[in-house]
Amino acid sequence: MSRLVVVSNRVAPIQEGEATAGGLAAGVLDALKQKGGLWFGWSGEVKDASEPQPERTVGPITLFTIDLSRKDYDQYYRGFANDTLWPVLHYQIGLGHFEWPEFEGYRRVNDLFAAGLTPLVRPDDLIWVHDYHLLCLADSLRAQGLTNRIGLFLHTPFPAPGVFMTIPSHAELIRAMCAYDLLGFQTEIDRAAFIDYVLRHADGVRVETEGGRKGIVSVFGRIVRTGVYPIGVHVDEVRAQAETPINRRQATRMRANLLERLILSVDRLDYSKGLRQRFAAFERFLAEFPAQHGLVTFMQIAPPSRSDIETYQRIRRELEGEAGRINGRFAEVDWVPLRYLNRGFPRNVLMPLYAEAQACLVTPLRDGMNLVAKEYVAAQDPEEPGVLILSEFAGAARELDAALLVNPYDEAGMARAMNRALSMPVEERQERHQAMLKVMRTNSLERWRDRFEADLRGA
Ligand code: ADQ
Repeated sequence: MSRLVVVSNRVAPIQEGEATAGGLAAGVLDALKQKGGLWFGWSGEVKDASEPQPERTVGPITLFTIDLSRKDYDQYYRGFANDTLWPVLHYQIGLGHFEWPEFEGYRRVNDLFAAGLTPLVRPDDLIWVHDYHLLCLADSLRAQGLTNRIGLFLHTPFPAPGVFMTIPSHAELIRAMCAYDLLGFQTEIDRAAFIDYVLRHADGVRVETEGGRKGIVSVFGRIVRTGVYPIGVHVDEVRAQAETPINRRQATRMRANLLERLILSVDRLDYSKGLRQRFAAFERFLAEFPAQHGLVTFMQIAPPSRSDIETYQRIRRELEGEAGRINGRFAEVDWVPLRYLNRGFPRNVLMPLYAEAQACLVTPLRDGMNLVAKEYVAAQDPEEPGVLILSEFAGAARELDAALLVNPYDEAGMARAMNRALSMPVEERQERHQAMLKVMRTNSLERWRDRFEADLRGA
């Protein structure tokens, strides 16, 4: 059987025997561990005179990394990928900015990846590319003469055409994306938005049906398949981690500190996650439900990410100010309503914390999937489950419709949902939890990986 070659912006820093990480890393690692293969990406190092890195092997996986120059990093990663594409893909028009030289830098780094990867690829390898950093990679690989099957899975949303077209280089991006054989999306909404763009705005397009689904587009003379592959989590692994006591000292301290009930949020510190709106909703909750004072703590865990980008520095400053102001307004000598933790935690701390929380607030303004929502559901004790409050604009809401769905722009609605979650009878909590668990067991991480791989193989 042909070998799997995975390409992503970053290669996870994996060690032999290490517990699996979340998200992309977990999914990719699983796929590679099973059958062996190659993982190619950026080392995370910014160096102007970089030596080619030697390959590393961890078990059956071979890792290849390349360094980026300062200019590459600024234009490709900090610029076009994270300050143009990211906001637009998340419907945040006007938050980022666009510069043609940065787009050229993005194309240049996609070419650089292709040049580094091509000599390593065997003729029958399957190439699975991940995410918005590498929309043009297949086009670059084709320019190197590669004829392998190449697929892209987009972890972020794909926005409505009118939104995507605010990127001045949108036509070139779409043309490059059509050099893939398979384009995978998290939800049907994202896939349909892509098809909609192609139908209306690209030349020479025909949509064909496969098995009753409008999946294939023939565009610019090539056949491009599209599909929906919602990413999942390892349900049983998360539950097992959630049940492991963290360590006795930590557990005792946690219990002592959490005599009140806990509403939990866990996110990368990113404006797309809706943290500002969520803080405002919690303030509204405190103002409108005074009976809950002293009884509830809202804990927001949000480690800084991409902190060399202005918009990320701004959201961080805003949240620090808001957390202080809200606590200043409502705290008592023996009660602090909002706890804001600006750092990440290992999974063996995070999963038990999920299990402790009576409610989890996952309210992104837009999100490809959101694995925190799924991890929270998986971590719950089925007899005494907590309540998931979920944004209707997270990809996860397509599957987890038994959550309390909210509009992240509706502060009053979110405040009501918090109150409802805290007073929900156990029968209703169990019913909702079971319904969500059932979907998650069907749409597992294994299924995500196997379906994408099989469709790419058949492409
Ligand atoms: P992210 O935007 O990073 O991922 P998400 O899916 O919520 O978002 O989280 C990924 C992982 O990071 C989760 O496993 C979570 O446990 C972990 N994590 C998040 N915050 C953490 C914290 N504070 N401390 C420790 N761990 C933390 C992108 C897309 C998502 C999509 C994923 C996977 O933006 O929409 O779900 O890829 O496809």
